[in-house]
Amino acid sequence: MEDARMVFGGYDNREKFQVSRSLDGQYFSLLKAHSGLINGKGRFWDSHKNTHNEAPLEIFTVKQGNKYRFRIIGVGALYPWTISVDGHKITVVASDGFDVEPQIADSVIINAGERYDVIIDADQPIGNYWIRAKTLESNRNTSVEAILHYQGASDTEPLSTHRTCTDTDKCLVVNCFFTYYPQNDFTLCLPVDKLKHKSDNDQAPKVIQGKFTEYFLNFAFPGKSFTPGSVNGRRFISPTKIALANPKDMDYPCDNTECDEQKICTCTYSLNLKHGDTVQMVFLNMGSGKGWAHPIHMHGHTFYVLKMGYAQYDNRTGEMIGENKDIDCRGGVAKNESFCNDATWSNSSWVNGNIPDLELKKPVRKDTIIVPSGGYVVTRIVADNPGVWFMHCHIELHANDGMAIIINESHANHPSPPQNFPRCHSFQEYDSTITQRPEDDDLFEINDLYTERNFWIMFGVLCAVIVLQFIIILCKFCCERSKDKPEKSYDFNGHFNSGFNSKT
Ligand SMILES: [Cu+2]
Repeated sequence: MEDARMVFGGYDNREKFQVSRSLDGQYFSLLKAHSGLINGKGRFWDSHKNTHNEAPLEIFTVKQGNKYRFRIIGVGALYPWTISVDGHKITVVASDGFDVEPQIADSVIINAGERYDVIIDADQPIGNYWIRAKTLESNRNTSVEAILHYQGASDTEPLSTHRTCTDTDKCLVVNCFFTYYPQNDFTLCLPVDKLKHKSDNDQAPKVIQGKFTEYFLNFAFPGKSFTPGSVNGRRFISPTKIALANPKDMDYPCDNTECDEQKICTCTYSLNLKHGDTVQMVFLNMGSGKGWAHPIHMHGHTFYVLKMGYAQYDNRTGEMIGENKDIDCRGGVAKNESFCNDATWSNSSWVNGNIPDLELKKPVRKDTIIVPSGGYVVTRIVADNPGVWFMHCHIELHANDGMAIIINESHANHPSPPQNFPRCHSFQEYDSTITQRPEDDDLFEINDLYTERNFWIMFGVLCAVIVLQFIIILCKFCCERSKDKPEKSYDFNGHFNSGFNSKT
């Protein structure tokens, strides 16, 4: 298979867009975010003139003295947004559908795929206030607005301003994917793993000897000349048949020699989980392929967030200066050259869930979490939901580039399809340059078609068709003969009788 490389980017007034950078000195995209939408409404800003197209904005009308629950959904495909309301604090009360102990803050960061519920107390003077969503780009100012409108206020646009954070009265942001804002921003970060589950009865799954497995999954862009999105260096390619109906007939396995510690391969990467196991997944973003924070989204489960490990930063500028040291990327090369395809804990005593500072009593539960560049997230699930589940970066460009994996869970516990249930198989020609051919054992479903019973059934049907055709031809021949006799005959004298009518 040949790969086509895409030169992407954009120009504005003949000026090429620069790669947007995040506050921690890492990257976002070559693609410029011109605007954003809140409930489908937003404005196009001309960055040169600092003017907009005057499009209408979403207005949320509130009554002074009441409290309102806003359910914020990150439906974007790339940029995270910082959400705030001028003149108001927000109280974070839920994430990805799970209640958390209320956390008062000035703003919350929402990544693609995440959901946060916040309470806004309409306790300010009657008026109009900007609701702001702003990307975390350090070299651009991209924002979108909506309006918090108090009943009784004028129908004019707000004149409110964003709160000024000071050294003595710092602002607080929930769900940062780095540790520090630049020093002069006077802003503190509260990472999502420091939120607490509201319930006391939903503790982290336990480590049970013999029923505990741990995986290290590096979501990154490792490689040298070829650096696709990948998980552990495996660039995901979709199976050409339905994974759930053909669990043992999957093409593009990852067991070929192209997948290795310092190699990049293309395959349908999957984890095979055993039913009932406690599965600890350590999401990484390390090695030569780091540089972008990834919001990782899991289908079929919600995971317990036990710990987040961040990179090392300059606490004055907030920029990253090194990876987290808890992870050993291995690969037999210098750490910054390692693809980190086969990572483990730097401290070998941390295996079997024996990691310090895990939140086990009230861990927040989520299905999407940001994995910081140079950092990691420790998550756990119980493999109690048989199925074939997709897990991927929620930045579409990254997922489409191959940053995805299948969780292949407990085939023995799948309900069997009805007998003779039609199953689609792949019509795609096998491509030996991509992968090895599946083992014969894995092809049993295809071979099922060629049983002796099926052979005799098909042979019988074929014989019946031949006999039927012979009978039809014979009948037709006989009919033709019986019709021709009166119409075409000769008398003994050799005179031709043209037909029955000739006698009349
Ligand atoms: Cu990503």
